[in-house]
Amino acid sequence: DHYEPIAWEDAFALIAKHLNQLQSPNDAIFYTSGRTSNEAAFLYQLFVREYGTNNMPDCSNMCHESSGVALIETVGIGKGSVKLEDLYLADLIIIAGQNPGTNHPRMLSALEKAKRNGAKILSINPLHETGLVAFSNPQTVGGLLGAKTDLSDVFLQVRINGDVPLFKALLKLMHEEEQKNGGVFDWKFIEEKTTGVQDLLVDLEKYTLVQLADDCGLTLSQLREAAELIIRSEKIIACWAMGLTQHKNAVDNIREVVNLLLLKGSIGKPGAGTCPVRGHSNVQGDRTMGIWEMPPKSFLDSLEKQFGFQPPREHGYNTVEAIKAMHERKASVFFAMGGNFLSATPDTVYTAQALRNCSLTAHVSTKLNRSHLVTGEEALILPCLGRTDQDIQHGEAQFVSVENSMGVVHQSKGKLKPISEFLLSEPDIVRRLANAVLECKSVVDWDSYVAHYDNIRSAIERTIPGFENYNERVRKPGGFYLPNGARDGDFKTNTGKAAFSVNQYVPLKLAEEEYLMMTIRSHDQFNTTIYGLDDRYRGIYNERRVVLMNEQDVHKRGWKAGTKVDLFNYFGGVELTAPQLIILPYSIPERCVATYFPETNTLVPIDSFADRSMTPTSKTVIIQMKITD
Ligand SMILES: Nc1nc2c(c(=O)[nH]1)N[C@H]1C(S)=C(S)[C@@H](COP(=O)(O)OP(=O)(O)OC[C@H]3O[C@@H](n4cnc5c(=O)[nH]c(N)nc54)[C@H](O)[C@@H]3O)O[C@H]1N2
Ligand SMILES: Nc1nc2c(c(=O)[nH]1)N[C@H]1C(S)=C(S)[C@@H](COP(=O)(O)OP(=O)(O)OC[C@H]3O[C@@H](n4cnc5c(=O)[nH]c(N)nc54)[C@H](O)[C@@H]3O)O[C@H]1N2
Ligand SMILES: [Mo]
Repeated sequence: DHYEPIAWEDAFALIAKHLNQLQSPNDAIFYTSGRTSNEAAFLYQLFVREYGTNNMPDCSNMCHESSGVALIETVGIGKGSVKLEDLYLADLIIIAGQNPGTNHPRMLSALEKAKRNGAKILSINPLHETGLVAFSNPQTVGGLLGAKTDLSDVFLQVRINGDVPLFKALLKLMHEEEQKNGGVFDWKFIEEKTTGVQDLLVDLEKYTLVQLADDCGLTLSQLREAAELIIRSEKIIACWAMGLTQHKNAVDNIREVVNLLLLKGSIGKPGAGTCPVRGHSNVQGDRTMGIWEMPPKSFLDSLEKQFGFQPPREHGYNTVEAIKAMHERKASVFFAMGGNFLSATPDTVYTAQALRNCSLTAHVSTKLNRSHLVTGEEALILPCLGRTDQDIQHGEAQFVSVENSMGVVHQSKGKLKPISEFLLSEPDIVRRLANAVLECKSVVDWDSYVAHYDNIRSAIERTIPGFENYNERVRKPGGFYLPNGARDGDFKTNTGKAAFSVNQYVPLKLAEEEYLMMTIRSHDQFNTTIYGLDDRYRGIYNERRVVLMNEQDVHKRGWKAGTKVDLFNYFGGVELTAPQLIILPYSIPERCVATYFPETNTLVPIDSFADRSMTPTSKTVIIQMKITD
């Protein structure tokens, strides 16, 4: 019921006591958010694996996991294939399920430059997001004068989760044109570099354009206009974010995007390729460093060879599995390297109970948050330096490094004086944790690594391919690129070729008063950190408990702007609720509604997740609404 100050040594001794009395290391869970540097992440996974578990769920599980699963099997690498320069060379940039104006504002200048170079933009979104449809860049003269540019040449206001039928319709229209006049598909690329095209083309015969258009909520002429852009382009880049990854069929969404690129030969050459746009500053680097509940065998073999201990081989828990394990008391220690687990995960009430069932919950944090308030029997907050803080070890200022969405590894060095002398860096926290938990049993010389972070980078260089001369190259301005087979047209799949895929979809049937809800971010938040109550690009001020709802749907219910409603659903017989939200008529397809994350995470069922990637379906939540009593 309260926290009190504790000495660092006592905190680590307490964690060691809890971890060392577990029956199995697999009874502990080690979560990671995506801010942790390469250096801290590498040490952290090394400690967790020497301790003996792969239970390393991370925020990727809720974010781009579906992209990773789809891309690894189709093009052989779970990351995007484009560089920033590619955007400037593209004929067409597709932006699906992403709101760059708010979430990736720096990308807008790149898109603007791409447009000046002649690129067309096709946007696919249930909302007319500003930035996609009316963009004013304050850095240009037009922007200063208030003129707005339409970045999108074609905008498809797709129904929530209508992307598979939408892409199927586009593929079908491309195929029709190919059969009629030819010149649409890149047959040389398809024959040399891919497998499975015939299966895809045969499968497309099963669908009619009329049915597909109906299932994605668009007209045939809108789809034709979009297909026309694709047919005429040779270099296409597809960008996407959470609008594609957080659905039951999210992996299929992304595989359809890949199908489109492969038919056009638009991957593995300049100006073309895949661009999953990431969230946290180092979420991609953390994966490269081995923060993964399903590490590849080659990675574990390399750890074993370099460090001489036997890392656990069985897969660990992902985020959903970790919550369930704690709920069922199969796991009882929860340790988090950053993040806000309680608020970011689905089914807040269920997850809260899961955390309360633990004997210990411990959070390495830069800011206080909700997760610190819902605790195990004992709880610790371990305050750490942020990325902007100076990090001094043995009298020398250290820097860390991170990997961005385009696979560039670069330096990050804090300059600010830390607000307290008691804050520790994340690598130092891992060092002390490892020393306390593993004591002299450890075969790793933890102290030497943290004495100078060059030593951590040397260990990374020896363990993970692509980091040759890490210390030298990371010091160069701009950093360096990691190897990326898909970028070079070298697809590291089982067959050595890129794979077309056949994807199914089951149109969602909504009952009489059911709606499809997506949970989205406002302008004034970074994930679970809310800075203010405004969402200025969407014109929503001073309120976050709103339901964006189609105007006709509002009318049909006899409601109006400002009607106060309770949201609820029954998934698997359990009632989930979010009380007292305000109706806001908005331009959104019929039967679709939007609410803000994390307030409505209470409505995302714990058992509703994407096939194969197990990402919670935060963008397909079936709900009902009733007027608040
Ligand atoms: N300012 C700010 N920046 C951020 C973040 C933040 O919270 N604030 N978060 C960071 C993180 S971790 C991430 S992952 C990214 C997230 O970046 P985004 O993915 O852009 O964030 P969301 O708000 O989840 O928006 C999803 C978009 O997809 C659309 N969408 C929803 N459902 C569907 C669908 O079924 N089909 C299609 N085609 N579109 C759909 C929504 O209308 C919305 O425009 O942003 C990162 N950057
Ligand atoms: N319904 C719904 N749920 C979602 C989503 C959605 O769209 N809808 N999006 C999902 C996505 S894409 C993501 S990425 C997750 C985000 O899940 P998380 O990464 O768990 O959540 P954040 O809100 O980013 O975490 C913020 C906290 O991280 C800590 N922190 C910040 N910087 C640092 C640092 O440098 N070091 C350390 N140690 N701590 C730090 C601070 O204490 C801060 O309070 O949420 C997911 N949840
Ligand atoms: Mo994310």
